[in-house]
Amino acid sequence: MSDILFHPFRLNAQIELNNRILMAPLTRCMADDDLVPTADMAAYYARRADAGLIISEATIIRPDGQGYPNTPGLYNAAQIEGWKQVTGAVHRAGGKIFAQLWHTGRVAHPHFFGGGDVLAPSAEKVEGTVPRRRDLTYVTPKPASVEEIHQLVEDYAQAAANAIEAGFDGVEIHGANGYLIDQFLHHDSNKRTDEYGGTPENMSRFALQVTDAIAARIGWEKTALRISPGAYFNMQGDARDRQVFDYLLGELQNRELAYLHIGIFDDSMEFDYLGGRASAYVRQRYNKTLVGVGGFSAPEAAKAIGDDKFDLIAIGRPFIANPDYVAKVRKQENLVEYSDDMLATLV
Ligand code: FNR
Ligand code: 8K6
Repeated sequence: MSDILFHPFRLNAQIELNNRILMAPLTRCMADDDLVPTADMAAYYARRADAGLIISEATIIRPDGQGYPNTPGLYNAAQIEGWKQVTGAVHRAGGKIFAQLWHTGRVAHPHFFGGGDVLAPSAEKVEGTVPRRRDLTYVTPKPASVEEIHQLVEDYAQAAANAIEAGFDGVEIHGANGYLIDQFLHHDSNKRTDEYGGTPENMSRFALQVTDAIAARIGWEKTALRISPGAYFNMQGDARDRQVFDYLLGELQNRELAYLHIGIFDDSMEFDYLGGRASAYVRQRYNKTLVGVGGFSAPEAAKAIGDDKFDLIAIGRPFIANPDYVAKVRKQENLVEYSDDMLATLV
């Protein structure tokens, strides 16, 4: 019934996946205090190497991108060395792994990087406190200057080059879930009046500059992107966001990403301004490789792929609960159900 999930899938001339099941990016907050990946993280990822592709937990491109404790980085030599243990272990186990590149923008907290500005498109604060550190309240960000934006683009490209040096097979740019890139793409967080705000073209500029800079550095075959046209996390939706994503998807259609990935926790969520599900909205505007995600069982994912709703499925929480998720699905064995208390340990 889930046979289609086990068909190999060619992303491009350089990368073929053994099956269509991706491990979704999952923040675990388990790097050491220098944000270096550990041996336990290498073993955790290697246990899941029979996924067609692992996408790493979101990994910060520079210190001021940090919004949660002990999230790994990819901006210094020790972090690159730490990731080599992870990529080596995954490759020895026969798997492939992309790094998810992250800057949290207004969701960053100065506590994590020794004080200083929190950069974002505009001085629009996110309400509430930091998960895992409820004593830390979000601050009002500083609108990034054009010069600072250019530096951010360069820092994303450098982090992508670092990922390749660390042995990753490619990178997924985290343009989703209300973090920095997504903050440029939504009216809730982008009130700029310069070339990075105000119109769909201007609001898409940062996302496209980051994407193009990374592809120029490491190649389109190794460059993927995750986006959230539906605002649902750290963000309020606005009907005008639709035009921004219409424009962005038109531009992405003319590029050669390894894949495009929806950022959502539950694919069945519907958004008035998108006319329904985010995945259906994207599929209508983008006909290259698309990754769906969000609340899927394996049979549901196989059906959605068979119905051409997307090409590949990313699985998140069930992969936390079942390191042997792929083998269990293949053998049609029962899965352990996910619960939030599993986040406390790296099994
Ligand atoms: C996530 N998700 C997520 N997304 C992302 O782009 N980068 C990340 O680092 C994380 N981290 C993360 C941690 C935890 C604990 C959860 C539960 C989720 C979202 C994740 O990739 C996925 O979209 C959702 O979990 C929905 O898929 P499932 O879990 O229903 O298969
Ligand atoms: C993406 C980074 C997350 C870092 C902290 C880990 C938080 C784990 C939260 C898991 C809970 C999932 C449900 C959240 C649904 C929000 C959608 C409205």
